[in-house]
Amino acid sequence: MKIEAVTLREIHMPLVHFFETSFGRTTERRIVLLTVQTDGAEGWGECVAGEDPFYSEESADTAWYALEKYLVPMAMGRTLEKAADLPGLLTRVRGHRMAKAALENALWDAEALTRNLPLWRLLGGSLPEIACGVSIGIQNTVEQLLEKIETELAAGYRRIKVKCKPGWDTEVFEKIRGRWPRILLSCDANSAYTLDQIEHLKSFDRFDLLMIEQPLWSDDFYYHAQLQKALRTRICLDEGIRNRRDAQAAIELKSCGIVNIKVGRVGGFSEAIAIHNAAQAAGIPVWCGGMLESGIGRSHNIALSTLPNFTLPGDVSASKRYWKEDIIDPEVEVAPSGLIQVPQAPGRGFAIRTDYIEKLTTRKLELR
Ligand code: OSB
Ligand code: MG
Repeated sequence: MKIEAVTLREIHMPLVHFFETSFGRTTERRIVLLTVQTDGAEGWGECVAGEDPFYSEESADTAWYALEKYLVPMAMGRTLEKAADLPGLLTRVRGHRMAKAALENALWDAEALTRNLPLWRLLGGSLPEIACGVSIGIQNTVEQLLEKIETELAAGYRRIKVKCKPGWDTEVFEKIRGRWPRILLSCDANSAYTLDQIEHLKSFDRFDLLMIEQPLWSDDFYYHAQLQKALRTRICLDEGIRNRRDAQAAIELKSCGIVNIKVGRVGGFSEAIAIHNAAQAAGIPVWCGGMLESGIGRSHNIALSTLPNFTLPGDVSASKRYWKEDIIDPEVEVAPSGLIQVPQAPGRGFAIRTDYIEKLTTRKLELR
């Protein structure tokens, strides 16, 4: 595979409904898309960096900068046997994992097309369908949240995750459990608590949650291990796991009992697979997280979720939950059973709506 050209695009897409976490509210996504032209095929990647450096250090702007100035030039003109060889070319750049992932994943996309294989097969996946959950943001009122949960359960989703923070937690869980005592329910704090709140966090145990996602600092394993010792509920780490070594450290330190894998957060498919394998070897289940992706990132999340240790429902849900119109065809749909059927076509299995993307584009840069 020769890397002949790369196009960066920024698109703007309004969300159907605002999404609020402990670090803020998003109403419109600014998404960096990347196209890689190889001698065999054109591959697409999506950078999951947010509009602001709040979930992680990266943002759409830092990703554009890292790709334009460093990552794309390091890869340009190179001939690789496989996409998995790309990360080795980029190690000199520290961090910028979401930017790196956009480039690496686009190459996997191209490799799958070139080899006429579904992307999920190239990744080593085997599950024919994947189980879906939803992540529901903080709402203006608890009643609005309950209505949303009702809608998502009726649509078949198999796990409800609610965002939480101090002031939007136990009272909310109480109301949810009062109405749905048995559903698979989890919460995600996006680092909204400190260990001083350990007594309060221990009170989450009574809600029989599947997990508490990233309750403490985004860069911490030590305090999470202390908290995990005091909890019956399993902790799941999201922000804290940047690579396979992090996953192994967190698992050995008993900082968590579940790992959320986001292919962008960890720098691309190669590292995501390595984390999956390390967790599997340690008997720790994983699930695929989401970053309010457009259809391109979504299709890549579906492919990744077919690896066998993705045994818990992921945050991979239908396009229409986020977008009036998605940039892929067909859009991602979830069956009433709460499952997504994995596409059998070569590559990502969803066509790119290039005309529509062109309309949404606010800046574009072709590199050769
Ligand atoms: O912590 O999982 C998170 C969205 C943006 C940033 C961080 C997170 C999320 C979500 C949304 O929970 C998941 C989705 O794409 O539906
Ligand atoms: Mg999370």
